[in-house]
Amino acid sequence: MTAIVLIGAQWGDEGKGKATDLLGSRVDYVVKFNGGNNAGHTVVVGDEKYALHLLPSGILSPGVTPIIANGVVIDIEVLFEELDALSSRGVDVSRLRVSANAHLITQYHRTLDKVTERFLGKRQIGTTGRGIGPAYADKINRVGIRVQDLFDENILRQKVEGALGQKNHLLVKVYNRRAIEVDEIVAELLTYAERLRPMVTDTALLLHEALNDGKTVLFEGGQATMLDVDHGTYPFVTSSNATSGGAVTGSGVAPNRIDRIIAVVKAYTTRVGAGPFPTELFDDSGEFLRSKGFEFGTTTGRPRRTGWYDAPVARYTARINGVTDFVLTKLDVLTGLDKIPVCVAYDVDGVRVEEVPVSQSDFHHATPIYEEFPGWTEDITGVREFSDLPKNAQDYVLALEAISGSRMSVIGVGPDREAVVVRH
Ligand code: 2SA
Ligand code: GDP
Ligand code: MG
Repeated sequence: MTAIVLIGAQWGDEGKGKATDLLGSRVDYVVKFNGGNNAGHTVVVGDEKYALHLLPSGILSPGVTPIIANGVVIDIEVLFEELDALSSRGVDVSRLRVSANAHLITQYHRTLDKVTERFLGKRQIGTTGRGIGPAYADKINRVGIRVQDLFDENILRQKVEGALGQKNHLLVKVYNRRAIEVDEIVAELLTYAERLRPMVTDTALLLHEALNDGKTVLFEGGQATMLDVDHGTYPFVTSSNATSGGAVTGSGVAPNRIDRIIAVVKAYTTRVGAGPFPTELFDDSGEFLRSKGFEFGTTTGRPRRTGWYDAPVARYTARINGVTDFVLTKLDVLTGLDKIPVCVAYDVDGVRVEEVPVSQSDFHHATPIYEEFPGWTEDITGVREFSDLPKNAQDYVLALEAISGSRMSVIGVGPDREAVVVRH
């Protein structure tokens, strides 16, 4: 029995999709436990590039059973579009299983996400506009629609009525929008029911039995630690638990069954959307990282904010998630830099602070204290052994490892599936 959790260490887009795909050949189940189609994972297989949003990246590995667990919010139209797009490219999607307890994203969640952001003006969060926050708000508010509700029209209608009551008031009176009709939503949702039905099951039970049978299960986190609704830079976060604890509540697999917790961390830092980011760069170096690392949103195409590696953030991630190993990605992007600064602590109003401050205002004011490491110029994308990396690249990795709180066991040296160095 092996249960592995894989999560993002920073603000997302660390390369989790590729890391999952790498492990894919050795796992039997890949579970998405949080978020929805706000996620964007790019996986490059040979000449083919796949952008996945709602489906777990493990769907690309033959023989793997992908699971959408209870902690996910599902936009069914997007789910079917993604399944059809993969099928048309020859990917077998027939094994997908969906939790009966997962919540649905409907038209009114998408509308509310967009109008709320517009209403916030300068204070906006920079959401992906996919309806994620409003769908989770309904879940917590106990007016959400779950997958299982699709199979009982009466219950579905009652629940949609319950959900729309207050929302229509808000849409019409506050946001000056038209009211949304119950019939319209119910009719739309019912059109999906029969196609979805064969995929729907008690995924918590299925995973419990799989682990009892000695199968390997990989839990693939969406977004990342610093975007976690409890442990991230609230309110500039997503609305789910993207940390390792989310794998437990979001799947119904108990915490004592988890064996390994892998955090994917970029050799520098990026963020999409608003919120604090101490090492953010506004100069040519920032542009260098964005263009060389191709840092544009997989879901929205938005340019990502870029900055240097932040060791206090990595240590925070190691602590909050119980990280057993880091996968360090995109080391190749740093090739060609003369010096590589790494944030080792912060200056907060004249005081040296070693860890991520609990106060949001302090984190907003935190100025990075950098240590500089010498760069390298050799192309490392073909390197497969740690000892074949340029000495300065080896030293950079070892320095990050020493200050980040856990071992760096895999290093990404290029976008391709096989562009990795595995440390023994
Ligand atoms: P939301 O839509 O409610 O989850 O947005 C809330 C915040 O969470 C951020 N967020 C993300 N950050 C990085 N990557 C994400 N996925 C896509 C990708 C993003 C894209 O892989 O590139 O394409 O723009 C993701 N999803 C949510 C978001 O920026 C808000 O700050
Ligand atoms: P995710 O959301 O964490 O799955 O990451 P994304 O797919 O949104 O963004 C990561 C991007 O980096 C993708 O385009 C990957 O193909 C790419 N990538 C992953 N690992 C590496 C690496 O080691 N080097 C380079 N150059 N690109 C990588
Ligand atoms: Mg992404």
